[in-house]
Amino acid sequence: MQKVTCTCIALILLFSMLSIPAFTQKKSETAKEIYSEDFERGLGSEWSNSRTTRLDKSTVLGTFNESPVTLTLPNTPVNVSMTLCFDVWVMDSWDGNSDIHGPDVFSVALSPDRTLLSTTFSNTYDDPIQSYPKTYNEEKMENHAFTTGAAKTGEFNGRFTDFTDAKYEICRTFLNTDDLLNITFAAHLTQGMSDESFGIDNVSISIEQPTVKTNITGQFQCLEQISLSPNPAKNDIRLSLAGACEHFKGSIYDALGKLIVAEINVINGEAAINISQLSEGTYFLHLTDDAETSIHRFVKVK
Ligand SMILES: [Ca+2]
Ligand SMILES: [Ca+2]
Ligand SMILES: [Ca+2]
Repeated sequence: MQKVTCTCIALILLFSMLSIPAFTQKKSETAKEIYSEDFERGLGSEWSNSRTTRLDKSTVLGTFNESPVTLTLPNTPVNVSMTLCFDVWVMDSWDGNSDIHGPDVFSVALSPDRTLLSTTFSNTYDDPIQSYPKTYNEEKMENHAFTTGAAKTGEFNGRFTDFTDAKYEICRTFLNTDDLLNITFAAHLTQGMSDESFGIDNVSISIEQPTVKTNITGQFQCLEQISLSPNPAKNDIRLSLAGACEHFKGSIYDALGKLIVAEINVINGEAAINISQLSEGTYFLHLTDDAETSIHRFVKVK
């Protein structure tokens, strides 16, 4: 590692530490969660990579070096304001904006041309400048002190006891325009897996509550108390909504967004769904009416 002793860098660090608060977009008070995953009980096929690691008493997805990981959710509501929140664990000697050992860039993208986050992280005293909480921009570099904005720092895997690791809690709000939602988490790192990697945890996706019409207020509450059981299921799975919620349409999609069952009748808030013909795997039950869509994951077993 090259020592950086320039006075101007030290001044930037001091300024950054004094003036830049942690930056996190928050979920709005009215947001409704449609997906969450903490990886503590395994993970579904909506994730492109199932590698997990224990860090700081939590199971996280990863860690990864140059391998991107993608979350795919079918038939998500379009033209709604959607908020993605996640933790990213920045492990070992990330070197931030260093032009010698970096730049070490972390990105989140909906598709190749819809970037939600592109930034750099640093964990090292030797290369102590990162872009986060701002965007990494080669033309107009933002310089902040290493671990600025981190929710937690420590030595979580004991690999480098002379560098810190860091966890960031990040949210991004965007207009969802695609009913097959693809979110890719990726890093572009200059060194190998044993030197720098990332993990993902506590992923949630929320949508803004649509305006509820007066005459369906009661139904809106139905979706708050849905149960699907048993789950995992072999032959039959029972859907139960609170109250007499009769006007919802149910349909089942597989993990790639293919429609598997087109119409499920919900009668008096109940539906018995025969899944005996489905292949083993993860499926998504979508419940919709004019006002809202709610997505529920279940697993079919043999
Ligand atoms: Ca976890
Ligand atoms: Ca490094
Ligand atoms: Ca590096």
